[in-house]
Amino acid sequence: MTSSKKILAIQGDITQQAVDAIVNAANNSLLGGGGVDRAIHRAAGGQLLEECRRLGGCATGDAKMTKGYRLLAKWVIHAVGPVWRGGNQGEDELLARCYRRSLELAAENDIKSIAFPAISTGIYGFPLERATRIAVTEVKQFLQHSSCIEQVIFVCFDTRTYECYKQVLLELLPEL
Ligand code: AR6
Repeated sequence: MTSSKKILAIQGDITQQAVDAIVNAANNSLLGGGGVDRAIHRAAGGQLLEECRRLGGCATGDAKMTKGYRLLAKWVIHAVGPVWRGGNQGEDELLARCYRRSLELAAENDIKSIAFPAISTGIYGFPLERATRIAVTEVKQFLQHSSCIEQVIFVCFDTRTYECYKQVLLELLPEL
């Protein structure tokens, strides 16, 4: 990992990242679930769920922010990605919106470093390469007009996801 890079992919566990905010791949209830959501709630502790209960859920394609409690990250941005239903149900736009809303929340709250998991590509079944192109495109576009965020880290849990991000970053951001 070269930390001077503005956008990068690493392989690892998002709960261990020392960034201002980590993004959670949540569901509409914001009350926890499996995958990265479970890992984040476990690492942050019970106060995270208490705060989430007060948020009243979140629409698909939107995001809401809480504190990070026992995490190294000060904030958690809970983004709700779409369930993959074949690709003709607005999934691409909903996934793009998740990334945009997370970045908007980060910028509004003076967050300088943010880590994303590969939203929707696990339990929600979104095809990995298609999701990765959307994630990288949205981050690239956002950073072109926002100077607040200094670093975006795509945290890939498994090797397949990491390889995919490396390839898509090379293709869409060859200058990195
Ligand atoms: N750090 C980084 N990435 C992780 C971690 C981790 N600790 N653990 C898993 N991943 P998923 P989704 C990766 O299924 O598809 C939950 O039940 C995982 O390998 O967590 O958006 C929610 O409550 C995959 O690459 O999220 C929702 O109901 C990526 O994170 C639903 O799952 C996303 O996989 C959301 O499904």
